[in-house]
Amino acid sequence: DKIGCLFDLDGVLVDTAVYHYKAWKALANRLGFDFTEAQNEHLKGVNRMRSLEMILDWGGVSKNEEEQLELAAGKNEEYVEMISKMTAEEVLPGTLQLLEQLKAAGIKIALGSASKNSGLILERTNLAHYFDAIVDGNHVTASKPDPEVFLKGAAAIGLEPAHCIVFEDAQAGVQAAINGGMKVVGVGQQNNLQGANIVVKDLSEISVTQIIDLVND
Ligand code: B16
Ligand code: MG
Repeated sequence: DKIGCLFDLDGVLVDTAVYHYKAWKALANRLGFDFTEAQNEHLKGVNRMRSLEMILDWGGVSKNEEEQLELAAGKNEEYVEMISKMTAEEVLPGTLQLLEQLKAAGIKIALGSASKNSGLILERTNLAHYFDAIVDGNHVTASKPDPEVFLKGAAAIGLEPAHCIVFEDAQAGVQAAINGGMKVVGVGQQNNLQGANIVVKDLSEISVTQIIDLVND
């Protein structure tokens, strides 16, 4: 049977988390507070407006809806300025090799990202051409751990969720994949990836054979 791979973007294919962190931190600092890298871990995979809510909560700051939209737009402007300068060198280890091998094996590839900026990032890093489908924050309403983004990704490549495997670096994303009935490869540290079928440090640690075995298991 045909199988498909659904890739998260930030933290799996490229490391944009550092840019998100910088831009959110600057916003918090402007509002008179700060937050830690450990807290930042909880923002991974979480959409923009929900991230802002969490940050304001940490700072004990309350803002109305209009102000929140303005703050989020300001953060995004700063973030977009940073990612506009990204290059192909920022693609994480093992990514190109795995994408090439998947293509050669006839395995479908889709993006399942919470980001509304995925198009720009994939273009800047020369990854766009590998994807049979792109589902991102522009196409979904529910934030991970809701499985919407991955269910739409599976549908976009014409496969059942059970025939798809998700690659995720965030706990919310691992949970989204499980909620959608998919297998999950966790990328990063075991303790941030509870429930993943396997955990790798980066994509250089996984082969196409392992992926096929995992889906058929
Ligand atoms: P944007 P992913 C997520 O990307 C990031 O991990 C998360 O930190 C960010 O808030 C979210 O995208 C939305 O990004 O503001 O660009 O729409 O990990 O789902 O690829
Ligand atoms: Mg991620």
